[in-house]
Order: sequence, then structure tokens, then C-alpha cells
Amino acid sequence: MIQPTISRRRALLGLLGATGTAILAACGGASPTAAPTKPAAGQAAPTTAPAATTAGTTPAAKPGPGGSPAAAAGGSVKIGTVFSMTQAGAVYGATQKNGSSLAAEEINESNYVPGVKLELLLEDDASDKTQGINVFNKLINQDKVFAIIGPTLSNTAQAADPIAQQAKVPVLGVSNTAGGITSIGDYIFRDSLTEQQVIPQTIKAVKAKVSMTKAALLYGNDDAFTKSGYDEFKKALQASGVQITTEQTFAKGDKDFSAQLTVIKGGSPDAVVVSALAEEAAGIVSQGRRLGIDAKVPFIGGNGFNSPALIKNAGAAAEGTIVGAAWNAASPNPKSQDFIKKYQAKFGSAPDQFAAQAHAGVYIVAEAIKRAGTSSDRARLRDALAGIKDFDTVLGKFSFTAERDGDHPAVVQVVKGDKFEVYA
Ligand code: 1QQ
Repeated sequence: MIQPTISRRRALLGLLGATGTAILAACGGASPTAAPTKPAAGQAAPTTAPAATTAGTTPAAKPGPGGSPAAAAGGSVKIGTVFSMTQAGAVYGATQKNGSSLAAEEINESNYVPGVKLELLLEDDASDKTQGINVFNKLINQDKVFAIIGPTLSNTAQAADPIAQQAKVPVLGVSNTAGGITSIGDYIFRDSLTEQQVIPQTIKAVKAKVSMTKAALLYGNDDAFTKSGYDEFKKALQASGVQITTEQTFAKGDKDFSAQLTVIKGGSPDAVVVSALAEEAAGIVSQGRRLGIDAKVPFIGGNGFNSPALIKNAGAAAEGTIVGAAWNAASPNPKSQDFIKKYQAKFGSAPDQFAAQAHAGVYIVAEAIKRAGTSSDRARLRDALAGIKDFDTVLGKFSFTAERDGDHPAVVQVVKGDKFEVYA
């Protein structure tokens, strides 16, 4: 078994966090006996040695605009992972890190890409556009990664993806759901279903089960994802003939939603439709119930609600919340069931949709590397990614659309007790 090596490149300087890079799943021929003191993936261990110094022969690589991938030490290939380990998106980043490192470990152990090991470099985008741009520049120009997985938030992707497109470095978003991300350019892909793909189905499912003739809308007006979710909810509600009683807004970091929720309650809606990231989502749901919005009036959320953090932080108030998703633990897909077991055993907690999408993302990149037969030619990798069709993943059979968005079945969920169950 290959033990992943983990390092914090700037540990010596004591610079941890946003600027640190962790090598999540490295190769280098480490074996259980060779590396008894190495930690498991997901646990940082300061080391002085950056991965790029791994000894080995480097096959000739064709230089590209982003520079030659600096991989290939002993047949390894560097993949940048850019997740929100801190700030607004941190609840998603934590499980993305786990899901991606588990996938890389499996891929390396099974020699999935014959003779090639994946080396994941983790950067924290701090849920911030500028930091997203900084870490993309670093991964592309300094680490010379072959491809990038991430960043976590659409808001960051809008700012950082153009850097990779310019350098012709393939990007695979594994959680971006706002409209317009893949239209940044032909090197930008995502395996995450968009709000546009999931929300109409969610509204239809609710309409089929309960009487919903009027709904209130509440959304964050300072974030690409929350604004996109609002647009899609509004369209879907209108298309289903649901009257919108009021449109209320908030900003990232807001803690008190009582003014908006009081107006919402006054309109006596049949449902409260919310486009928010997890932290605000939990505050909105719990304050809404405290203010007396009846438990029979469901909250309906977008992708931001798809985190166990919502259930943990909103507690009993989260009961009955409805949210469309890309993945649910109840799926009988054997790959998904196997993933849940391995994830639980490795991390001591259940995976969420973000872990599953990150896991699938690493496999999609590995499959494309295998099909392209190169760990240096990014144009060929891009073309191989574009050709992925009916590929078996934890998300089910996965294909890219012609626009490089993900295509696989969605699921509508409802919070029951401490978990997301299938609603329809
Ligand atoms: C986005 C999202 C977030 C809710 C989760 C990462 O979907 O920013 O696109």
C-alpha cells in the first residue's frame, strides 16, 4: 500500500493555512514498510521537502503556455486541488479534501493509470477571489501542475478560472454550480450539477407532493452561486405557476435575518425558498422557526444547503428542509456504497455530496490522463476530458455535456433526523 505523504511546504517558516500547500497523495514508491512514520492523508505533517524535489528522471515534456508540467518525477503527475479550507466555504472544503485524497490513494494503490501516480497539491483559496487567483498562479507557474481541481466556490472560480484558461491548464470544478462557469473557456470543466440542472426538478418534486401556490424568496446578493440560485429558483417558481410573495436579500457573513424573515412570515407563503451558503442557511432556517414560520412551511434550498453542517448547526429546525442534490448516500450504486464504507473507515464520519463530487473528480482526471496517454500534454488532457462519457463514478454514470458541464442524474432530498433522505 502506498502511504500518502503530506507536507506543508512553508512549515519551516511557520506559514500555515491560506498559503500552505499540502501534498495529499504522493507517489515516489513509498511502501508501508518504507514509510512507517508518515501520516495518513488528511493529517498535516510539517516537512521541509517540497514535492517537486522528489528524485527521479523527468521525461521530456512539451512546453505549453503554463510551462511544462513539473511532474513526472518517477512517473508522478502533479494535480492542484484548490479548496476552501477556511472562511465561508470551509464546510465544503473539508470534505472535498477528504474525498479527493481518498480517490488519489485508491488510484495510486491500484495503479489505475499504469505507471503514473497522482500527487495532489492542496491550496486553500480561503473562499476569496484574490486568494483564488494567487493560488492558481502559484500552482500554474511555480508548481507547474498538469491540471487543477476546484476551486470550491463559483464566486472564486469566476475570478480564478480565467488564469488557467489563459495558461491552457485544464480545470475541473467539483462544486461550482453557478451559471456561466464553463463558458469561461474550453479548458474549464465541472462535474458538479448546476443550479439550472437541479432546481427545476426540486420545485417540481415539491409541487407534486404539497400544495405550493405561493413562496417567498430569500438570497445572498453578493455571491455568484447565491445569485445564480436565486435566478434559477425564480424561473422555476414562475414556470410552475407559483406566486412569489416577496424577494428578500442578505450578504455573506450576516447573522441576523429577523427583518427579512418577519416580512416573509407576513406574506404567509407555502414555502420559503433560500439561496445561501451553509452558514447563513443554518441561521436562516433556525431563526425562521424561532420567529414562528410554521413547520408545515418547508424551507427549500439550493446547493449551499447540501452540507451536514446545515443539520448540525440548525438542529431540529432543519427538519423537513428540502434540497436538490447531485448525490445521496442511499444510492444503490455499488461504487457509491463502497466509497461510503471506505470514507467512513478512513475519516470516521459519513461523506457528503461534496466529498463524493471531489472523489469522482479525481477519478475523472485520472481516467482522462489514462486515455490521453500523457502526463505532460495539457491539450491532449483537455481533449480526453471532453470525451468522458458514461464513466462509472460514485455519482453514477458520468458524462460531460458539450458545454463541459457535468451530466448525471440529480436527486431531491429532505432532512429527516440527522440526515438527508431521498424526497423524490
Ligand atoms: C458554488 C456552490 C457552493 C454552494 C458550494 C461549494 O455550489 O459556489 O457554486
